[in-house]
Amino acid sequence: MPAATIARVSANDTKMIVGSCRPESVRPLVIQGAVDHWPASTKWSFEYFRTHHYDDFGRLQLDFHGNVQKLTKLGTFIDNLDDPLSELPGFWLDKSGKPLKGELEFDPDQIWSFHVGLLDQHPEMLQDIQPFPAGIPNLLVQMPQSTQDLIRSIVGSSIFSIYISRKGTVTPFHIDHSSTHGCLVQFAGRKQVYLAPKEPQADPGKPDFDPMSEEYAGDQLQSAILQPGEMLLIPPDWWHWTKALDHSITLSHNYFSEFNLPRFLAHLIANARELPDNDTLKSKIEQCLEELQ
Ligand SMILES: O=C(O)CCC(=O)C(=O)O
Ligand SMILES: [Fe+2]
Repeated sequence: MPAATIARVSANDTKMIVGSCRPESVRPLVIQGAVDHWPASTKWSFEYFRTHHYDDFGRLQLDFHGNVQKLTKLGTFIDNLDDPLSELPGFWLDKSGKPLKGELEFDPDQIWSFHVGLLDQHPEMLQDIQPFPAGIPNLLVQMPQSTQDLIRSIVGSSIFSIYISRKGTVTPFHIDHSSTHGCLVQFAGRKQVYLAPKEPQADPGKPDFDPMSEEYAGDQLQSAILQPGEMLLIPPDWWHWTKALDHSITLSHNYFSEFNLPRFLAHLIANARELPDNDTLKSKIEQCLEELQ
């Protein structure tokens, strides 16, 4: 019995979408036609980012954990997508952002994505991805911007990120932070995904990986190839693995709903307890309280 194929549904099929988020019938889904109304659907492309954000600095991570990175410009990265990495102009950095010392050895199969805080540096770009599709139970995007910003500073992760990746880039199996729902929207290129409710022992990137294995009977492993315009919903705490089959642009979004709220709040409160007593955070809390009145 092979890995199952993730079901595809239309964005109008609210019943199916909400059902896939309920704990008793939880499963991943690929949604079609969800983001046709976003300006980003027609705007965001390699050529658009190259033309409008050429000089934005970002870091190319050579592994998922960012132990080795290259600081370069978005335009330079896009210009060099088809060239060997060793020829990419930029500066090698370690995880803390300090220059890497010594001879660098890297495995070209290990390349991870290019990170540029596009939505942090250019908050106006959030207009390109609004409104979030109706019918997807996403409570986070219904909150005022100040509350979204506060949650972001507490969980320490962006709510929206853009991943610009070379063909072949692999994101190894992981679960997303704070038991959030994950959502990937594909803008350019195809992306292969594998999802599993429990941590899989196999690595789909290895030549001996066998998706037909008995181990994956039932729904233990599910896969899809995302096409531009499609949105993948990843249930909270599901393991996921991705591979860019072409040069790829993906938006990643993490949120909470009525279905994972207790688990999400537990993470949020635990994170908040760890934060230093800080005045910026306090003033953000005051601002949120004012706006929520
Ligand atoms: O787009 C990808 O390759 C994976 C992104 C992802 O899993 C994440 O943002 O958590
Ligand atoms: Fe993820």
